[in-house]
Amino acid sequence: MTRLVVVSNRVEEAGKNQTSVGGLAVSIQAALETYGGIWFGWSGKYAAKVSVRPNVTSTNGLTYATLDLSPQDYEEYYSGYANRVIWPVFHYRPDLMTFRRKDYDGYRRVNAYFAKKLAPLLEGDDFIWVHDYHLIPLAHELRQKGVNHPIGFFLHIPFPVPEVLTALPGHHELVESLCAYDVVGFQTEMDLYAFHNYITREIQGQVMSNGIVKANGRTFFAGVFPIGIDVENAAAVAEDSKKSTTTVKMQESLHGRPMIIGVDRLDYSKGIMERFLAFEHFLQVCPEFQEQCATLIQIAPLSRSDVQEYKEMRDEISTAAGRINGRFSEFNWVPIRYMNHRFKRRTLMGFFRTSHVGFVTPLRDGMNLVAKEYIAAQDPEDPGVLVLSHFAGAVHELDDHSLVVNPYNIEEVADALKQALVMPLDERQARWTEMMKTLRRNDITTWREKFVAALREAPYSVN
Ligand code: GDG
Repeated sequence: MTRLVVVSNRVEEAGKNQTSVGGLAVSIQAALETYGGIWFGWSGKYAAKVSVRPNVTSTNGLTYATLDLSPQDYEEYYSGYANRVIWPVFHYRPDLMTFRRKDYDGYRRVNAYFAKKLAPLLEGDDFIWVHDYHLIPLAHELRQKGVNHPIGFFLHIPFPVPEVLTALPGHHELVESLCAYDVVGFQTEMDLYAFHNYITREIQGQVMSNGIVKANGRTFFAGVFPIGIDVENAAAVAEDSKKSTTTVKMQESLHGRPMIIGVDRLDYSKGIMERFLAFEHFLQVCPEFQEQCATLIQIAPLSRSDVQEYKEMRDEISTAAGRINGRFSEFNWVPIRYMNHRFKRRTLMGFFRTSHVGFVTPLRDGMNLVAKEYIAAQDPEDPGVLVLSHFAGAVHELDDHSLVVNPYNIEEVADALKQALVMPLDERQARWTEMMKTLRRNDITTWREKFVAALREAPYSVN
């Protein structure tokens, strides 16, 4: 029987650490349940002495094979090259890149190590689906070891235009290694367009009208597979959570006043600082909402806190929250409730349902699942409004019915907040209904099935 082998930087075992299990982990587990197979990747642990063989466990018929990393691997491959080079450049921030040759060597070394440990686990007709920017060269490394299985790659983050990507030292080698896949998937048409441009302009490849790409001596398919969510599950969890103690306490604490919610990993790509400045401007120019005490709930769990840029950003954002609260707070109202810890998924869904506005304003984002979760969590009788950045991948699906803003334009964002808070019920319902249709048409199952179907078509040829 054909098995699916999923490879990602981190493996999230079912039933463990439920606060961190997001939509992607649930989707991968569902795919593995459908096709049977293995989820292979880093255990999340690093130790001076790493085991030579992957740690293999089976739960509910699913097999997890995980590897530990050495502290040097963690520093060079993960913190170094993946998070301080690829992440900033792919999010259009080459100014934040810290490139060191030894980090790139570590990145290649860990990809080769993953390939070496994965190859012996493969069976005859397995097909392999690799996720995200940590593992771009993995197919190349597997091919070097004689692996001829269909291998697909999905990039969860944006693919930058060549003018930006070429700021990354060694970009040719990195993109050429992508050509070792049979299917390369992106979140949006913009990402695919940027990839096509790079292929033709930088490595003299060819792009056919049917999505087939010929480059670096290989023929493969590159396409758009916008990631979705489990819409019905998110809606059901949100509906159920509205009676939970935490959601009820949140509602009581607002005394019937409007709530605006932002939920993001604490990352510079998410635009949290610009969002706070826009909210400050909104309070300044719309004093009626000071009296109504509109409250911004910002949940921002810490991420990559060992990277210097993230430490600095954390200090700046905390300072801004303190300053804005000092400026506008009353004895019985604080405008920004800023929290750096994670909440249970159920609690988050309850908060989404309670909020009048979903405030999703990244400066650059592959998709942004929070935008989709916010919509799915709304009460059909009284839905909230989504204020969505022009630079989130989700805007390509939701632009007609959300309030689209340029996150750098704080006056425009403040206007959108006001428009959202005064929007009549019939308009809110009409917008929400259309966005739900889009979410349902392209949910997490559709995403997975379309990708797997493309992978099953491999190998691709020009004719
Ligand atoms: C990458 C790309 C792309 C957040 N805080 C808590 C919590 N979350 C959950 C959200 C959502 C997920 O984490 C975050 O997903 P996003 O899509 O918003 O962003 P990234 O983490 O940057 O994800 C992104 C995505 O991959 C998928 O392809 O959309 O562009 O950057 O599900 O709800 N979950 C819980 N507690 C929290 O405090 N339980």
